[in-house]
Amino acid sequence: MKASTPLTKNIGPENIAATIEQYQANGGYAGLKKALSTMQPNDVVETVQAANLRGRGGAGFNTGLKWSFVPRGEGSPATKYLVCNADEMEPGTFKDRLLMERDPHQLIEGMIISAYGIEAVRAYIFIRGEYHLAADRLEHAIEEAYEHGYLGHNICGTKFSLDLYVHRSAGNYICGEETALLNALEGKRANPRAKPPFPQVSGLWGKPTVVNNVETLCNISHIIANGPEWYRGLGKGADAGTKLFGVSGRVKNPGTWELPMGTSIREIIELHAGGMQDGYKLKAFLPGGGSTDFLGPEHLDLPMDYDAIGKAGSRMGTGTMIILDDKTCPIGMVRNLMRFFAKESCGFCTPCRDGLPWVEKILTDIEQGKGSVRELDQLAQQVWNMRPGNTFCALAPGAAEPLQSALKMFRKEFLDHIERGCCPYEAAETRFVG
Ligand code: L3W
Repeated sequence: MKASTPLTKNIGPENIAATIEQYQANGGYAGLKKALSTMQPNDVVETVQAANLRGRGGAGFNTGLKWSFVPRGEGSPATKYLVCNADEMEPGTFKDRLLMERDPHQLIEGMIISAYGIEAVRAYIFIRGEYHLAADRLEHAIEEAYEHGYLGHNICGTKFSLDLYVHRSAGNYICGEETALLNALEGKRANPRAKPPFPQVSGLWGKPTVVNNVETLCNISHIIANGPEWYRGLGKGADAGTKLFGVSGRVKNPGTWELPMGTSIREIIELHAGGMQDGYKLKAFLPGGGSTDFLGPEHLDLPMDYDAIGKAGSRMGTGTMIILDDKTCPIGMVRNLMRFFAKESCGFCTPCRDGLPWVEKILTDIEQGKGSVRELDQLAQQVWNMRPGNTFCALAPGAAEPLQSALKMFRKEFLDHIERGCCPYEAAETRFVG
């Protein structure tokens, strides 16, 4: 076992955890057996809290703390749920897919331990509709887990019982927002709910529910098997564990790699992603998916951890970077992102429903050389309208992040389009046509 890369230790050129026998031969289900035979549910919660695991879906909320909000003991609801958020649709993000397709039992084991910890009776994997291969492999692995007594009644001969289901999403980015996801799972329209109450108290069908990201849950068996000190020691700095970082854009080797939390941005881009393709320079990058603020080359030596990226004015988000090169139109790139967010809005809140299509239209006009300086103020006004608190969920505030940073970082490029009356990148080989 490569202890420094627990999440991907079974993921190599070959599918070495394709069957439950292979997974077990490589140490699989040892964490579950340890939890069930030596720990009370609350010990699991406290161990995960001590490990300082933070949610890998984008927000970085402390996982053990989230679990601790679930009511337990006398008077608490007997029915509780665990939901895995596998609706991976954040632009530029392709880390959970790897984990589900290549090592489905790791997620299943993590979910069984997590459900034991929060005393859930049923668990769901809410998976992106397009992730057919991942859903098929998970369904097959779940069957194997039932056959081996890891799911169903009296798991491993204990009093703990759990059923686990895969639910394929009908498809929409907003279904990845945890309360919209719960509505979708209940068969309702995927509108986000107001928070509080948080799902840990009132979630699926009004019962206490924990919603965690795929990568978050994949960490659990390793934390239980090896202990919280071991887990914290995997990180290079303030944040614990490892992270699946990714890079897309005009680099030589786009992909995703498991690295210590706190690995420098430069190492990820220049070493693992192989640096920029010949003839292209790095102009800026989104550090953690499409709903984060742009950072520039001056930030390359920052560590990828939540606080460092936050202090620099962005967010680590999903940890999967999107690179903007010097030959791609930045206005076109942002317009492309806004087009995505506008299309994926549930339409419930005005700044999101009406603001995002308006932003997309203004950006299209500017990109085509038909914009005006006055419209830059309108874009800034839309950013203000979409600030957190003005909408039920994080979609519009997230969409505002690349826009607001682009307005500051690329003001010269915006003005260039307006003054020339055309896109200066038009002749370049890369333009976002969307
Ligand atoms: C109890 C409190 N619980 C927060 C819980 C909350 C949730 C988690 C995070 O959006 C971000 C968003 C996207 N009492 C609590 C509490 N919680 N305060 O903690 O909550 P929150 O509100 O900070 O974030 P969120 O609305 O869940 C998630 C960003 O992630 N993102 C998107 C990623 C998309 C994917 C995907 O497609 N799979 O990962 C990327 O950056 O913009 O900011 O569980 O209940 N006081």
